[in-house]
Amino acid sequence: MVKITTVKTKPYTDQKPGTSGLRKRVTVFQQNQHYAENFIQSIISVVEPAERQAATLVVGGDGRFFMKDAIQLIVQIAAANGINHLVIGQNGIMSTPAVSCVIRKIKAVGGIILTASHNPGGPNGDFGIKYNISSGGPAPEGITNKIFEISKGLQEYHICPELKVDLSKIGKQTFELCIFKAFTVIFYIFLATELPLLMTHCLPLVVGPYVKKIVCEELGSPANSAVSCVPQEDFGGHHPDPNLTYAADLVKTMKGGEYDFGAAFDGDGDRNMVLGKHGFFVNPSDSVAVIAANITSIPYFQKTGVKGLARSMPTSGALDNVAKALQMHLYETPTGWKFFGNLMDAGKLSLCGEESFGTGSDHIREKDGLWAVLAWLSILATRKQSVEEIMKDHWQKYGRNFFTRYDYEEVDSDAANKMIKDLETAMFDPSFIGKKFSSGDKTYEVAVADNFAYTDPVDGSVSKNQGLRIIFADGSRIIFRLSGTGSAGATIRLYIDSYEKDPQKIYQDPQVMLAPLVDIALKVSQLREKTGRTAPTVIT
Ligand code: VG1
Ligand code: CO
Repeated sequence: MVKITTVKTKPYTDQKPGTSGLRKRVTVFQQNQHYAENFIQSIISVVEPAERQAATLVVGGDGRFFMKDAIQLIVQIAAANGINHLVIGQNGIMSTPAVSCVIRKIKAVGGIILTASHNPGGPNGDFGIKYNISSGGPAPEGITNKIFEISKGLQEYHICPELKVDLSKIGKQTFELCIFKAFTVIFYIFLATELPLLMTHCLPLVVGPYVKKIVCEELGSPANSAVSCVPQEDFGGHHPDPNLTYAADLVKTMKGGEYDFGAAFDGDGDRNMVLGKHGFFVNPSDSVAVIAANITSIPYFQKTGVKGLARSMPTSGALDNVAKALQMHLYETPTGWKFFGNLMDAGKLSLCGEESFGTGSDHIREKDGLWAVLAWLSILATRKQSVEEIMKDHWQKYGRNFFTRYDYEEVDSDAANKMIKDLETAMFDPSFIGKKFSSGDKTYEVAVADNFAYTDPVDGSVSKNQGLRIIFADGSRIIFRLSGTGSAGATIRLYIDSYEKDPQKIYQDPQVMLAPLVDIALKVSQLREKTGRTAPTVIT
């Protein structure tokens, strides 16, 4: 008989989930007493007590440092709170899209994902805990706010301190508890996705096993085309963010010209970067637009049809051009995958993407890195053209949205907040509209200046302060927002989007094309002066 105890604790005030769960340094979870326990209890407290004895929770993570400790705590706290059943990946490993898929398949009440996604791992890196609801999607703000409220008042938590599970053993483990039904934990190897010559680069990430199974074993790509596919606690020291900076070695390999298609994923397998031969880069905003324009090449959509399209606000308008041509509805949501869930559940949305290397569809409720890559492979197979040819054709047909994102990481928080606040004040001055800004031989006139707010068309909930937008008369946009996934200081993101339909200009270098707008953005915001930062950490 396993003992249940109640432990007195002190609430924390900083357990507010961000864009995608609670992310902090590993040391914050390790060194602060009951820090992880408090947050896990706060999550489980949102499951109605009356539901718990019939409830199943799915648990999985990206294998990063501290994940196994966190899973043992989840097992102990879930059992003590009367949750009846847990389904966990073998050794705790499950990608974010796989957790979403399994929640839906087995009709679980929700799931807990242990990941800080694209943030570095290891003892000095980040850890994260995210709650997903029964639809399989990230908990919407109504629920994350509730978790935060509970965490701020938490005085005690329930735990079975002696309960230990063997994470490596496939199959069922059952425990007798004095006041509840027997508690069961089932471990699986999860390779299931909903899906049916290339180079894939997984970093030592959770997506590795999926790539080996699907891309190598089933699609027949040679084993040596899948690199770094064994999950490691510190991602082998890599930064698990699939972009041109952090996946530089994949870019280098692709530049060699030996491979036709390259892909990289992030820590938890929900992001993807697509490269063509010689390292031809597909911007994620373009990627979702290309998939939309070639939607009939994708078997899943042949079956389900296509309901609507969506992108996050900072994502370029490339998808809008396709939506218009296909006469499909396009939704513009705030940053973060949780805003797509309601639209999908309501049957209004089939395909969506974010500029931050996230692409996905309504087959699950998370972005899905491998799905996006398979979608691209389906398009390549149908069109029998290279990635570069497909992209260039696309720009010829629809025009091109030049896009870039500047990330300033670990900026002093006060300085970053002040910069945003001052900019907002300047933008809200009535004289700002109609103002002209020039750089080089370009002049742009402000048409709209606001702080993006979103009203969910399904449940009417309102999300404010989602990013400062300066929209010019020609449709070009400058966007500033603060990241909600960082763990130290503040990360400022600057996004630039500008449409060009002149066929003479569409093949130019985005950094050259967008230089005047970048210059204007830095001047208007006084970012350099106010943060002391002369250059961004990452440019995409
Ligand atoms: C970032 C991205 C956002 C993405 C989120 C989670 O958020 O901008 O588009 O949904 O990360 O991705 P922020 O608040 O830092 O800009 V993942 O793969 O880290 O869960
Ligand atoms: Co991720």
